[in-house]
Amino acid sequence: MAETITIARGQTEIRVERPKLHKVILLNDDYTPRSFVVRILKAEFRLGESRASQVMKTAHQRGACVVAVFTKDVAEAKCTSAIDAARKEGFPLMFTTEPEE
Ligand code: TYC
Repeated sequence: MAETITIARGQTEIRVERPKLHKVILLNDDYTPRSFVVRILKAEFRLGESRASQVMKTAHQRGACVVAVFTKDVAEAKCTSAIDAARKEGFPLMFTTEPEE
């Protein structure tokens, strides 16, 4: 994904790196209610009801699920915001980020 775009301007070649995307990953735990996980996915990541439900179930069954990909800053900000929202309600829900290959 670290593809380089070349823009030719007369004799000058400008090389622009595409920003690397980062995955936001939802982690399972034994305490957060399923309905709360779905609510967070909808509110913080703008997922629709059925996609939020699908992501929650996959994390519940497999231990983790990719929620979406963003630029590094956006992925980290959304992750922090989602974790904060869960802590405010007293749930241990966790999200992590990792660079896409
Ligand atoms: N495992 C939780 C339960 O049984 C629900 C849950 C699903 C929690 C996905 C976190 O990422 C998660 N209440």
